[in-house]
Amino acid sequence: MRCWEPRIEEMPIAELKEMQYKLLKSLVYRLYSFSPFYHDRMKEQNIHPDDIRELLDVRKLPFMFKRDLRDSYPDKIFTATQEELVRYHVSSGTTGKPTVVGYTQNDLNGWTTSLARALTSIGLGRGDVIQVSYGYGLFTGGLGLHYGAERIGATVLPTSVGNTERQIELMQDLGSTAIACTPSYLLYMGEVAEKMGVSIKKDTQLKAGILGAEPWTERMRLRIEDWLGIKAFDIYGTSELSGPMFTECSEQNGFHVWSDMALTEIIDPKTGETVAPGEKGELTITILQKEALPMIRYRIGDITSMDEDVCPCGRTHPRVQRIQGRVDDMLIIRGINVFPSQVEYALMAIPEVGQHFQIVVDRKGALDDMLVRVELNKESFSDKITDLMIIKEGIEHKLRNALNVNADVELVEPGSLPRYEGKSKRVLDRRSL
Ligand code: DLL
Repeated sequence: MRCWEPRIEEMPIAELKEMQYKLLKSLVYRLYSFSPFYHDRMKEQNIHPDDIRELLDVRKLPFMFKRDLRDSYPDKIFTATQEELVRYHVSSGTTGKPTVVGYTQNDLNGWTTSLARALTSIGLGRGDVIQVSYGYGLFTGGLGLHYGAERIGATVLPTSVGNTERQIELMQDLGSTAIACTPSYLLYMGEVAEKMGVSIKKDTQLKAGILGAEPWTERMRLRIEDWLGIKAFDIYGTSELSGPMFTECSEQNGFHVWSDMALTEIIDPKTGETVAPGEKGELTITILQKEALPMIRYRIGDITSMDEDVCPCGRTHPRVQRIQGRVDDMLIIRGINVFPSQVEYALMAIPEVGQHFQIVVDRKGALDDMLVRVELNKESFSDKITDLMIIKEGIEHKLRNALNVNADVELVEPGSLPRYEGKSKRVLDRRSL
C-alpha cells in the first residue's frame, strides 16, 4: 500500500525535464484555446503556444498572482464546469475576498497521490496510525492529509483541531505513531500533555510529526524532536496548488516537489528574473496537471531556495528548502529587513528561552520600534530581578547580532503568550493600525 513509484520518483533528471516540457506545452495549448483568462493574458504578452519550444520557454509566460484569483471570485477562472467539480475548498486570507479552489475527481486523485508519495518518503505506511490534527473543512490541511494517509494504508485518526486533552487521550489509547498539525499546535499539545501528567516522549508511540502550514525554523525542529522524542518533517503547500502536497523525505533536507505535477522556479521578486541555482528568491509554481484550476507561473510569495541535485534518498525531483518567510511578511525596521523566522532562529539557540515569542512593532515619532516578548522556560524564570536583567540583556545582544537592528526584549512568564491551534500569529505590527 506504500506509494513508491521509482519509475517516476527516480527518473533521470533529463527525462523528467522532457516530461515537464511535454506537459507544459499541452497545458499552454489547452489554456490558450479554452480559458479566456489565459488567452487574454498570453495575447497581452504577445505569446503564442508555438513559442514554447523548450522547457526554459516557461519564462516567456506571464506570471499569475493571488489577486488574479481574488479578482475572479468565486470561479470565473475555473477551466471545468460546476458539474465536473467534486469539491470546493476556500481559503480566507487576511485581506480582501477569499479564494475558492475547485477540484475535479482527477484533481483530487493527483493531490492524494502527491501526499501518498510524500508520506511514504517519510517512512509511513500500513500499520501506522496518523492523527490528523489540521482543521477539517474549508481549510485543505485536514481532508488533504486524510486521503493521503488512507491511500498508503495507514489508519487515520481524524481529530481535526481543538479539544486538545481528548486528542492526547486518543493519541495514547489508539497508539498514534504520527501526527499532522501546525508546529505551533504541536507545541501547545506538548504543554497540555505535560499538564495532564503525560510525556509525549515516554507515554505515547508517536514517532513522526508532519508539520507545516506556517513557517518554522531548523532550530525549532531540533527542539521539538528533542522534547517530544519524534522526527519532525516539514510539509508544504498552498490552497491554490490543491493544499498540502510536498514533504521532506527521511533525509529531512527540503521538501520534494514532484516534477510530474509541478514545475518550480525561484525568481527575484523585484525583477521577475530567475535567480542563480541555489540562490534565494520567490517560489513560483506551474501546476502541470490540474483540470479545474491550472496555474501558470503562480507567484506564491514564499521566500526560499531550490536544490536540483539528486537526493541521497534516490529521488530525482528537486528539493525546496524550508520557507524563510513571505515577501509580504518581511518587516522593515529602520530600513533593515527582518523576517520573523530570523527572530525565531536566534531565540531558539538560547537555552533559557521557551518556545513562544511575539514581535510587536510600533512607530515612536519617526522611528520604528521593535519589541520582542519572550517566554522563558520554567526552569529559568526567577523572581530575582538581577537574574532576569542578565537574561534580558543577553537576549537583546543576540538579537542585535542576528538582525543588525536593536530590539527591546520583554521577558514574560511561561504560558502567558497566546497559543494557537491552527496557524500562529507572531507579529503585531501596530504601525499600520
Ligand atoms: O497552509 C496548506 C497546508 C496545509 C500546508 C497543511 C501544509 C500543511 P494556505 O492556507 O493556502 O494553505 O496557506 C499557504 O502557508 O504560501 C506559506 O506562506 C504558508 N506555509 C504553508 N506550509 C508552510 C511551511 C496551507 N511548511 C501558505 N513552511 C503558504 C512555511 C508554510 N510556510
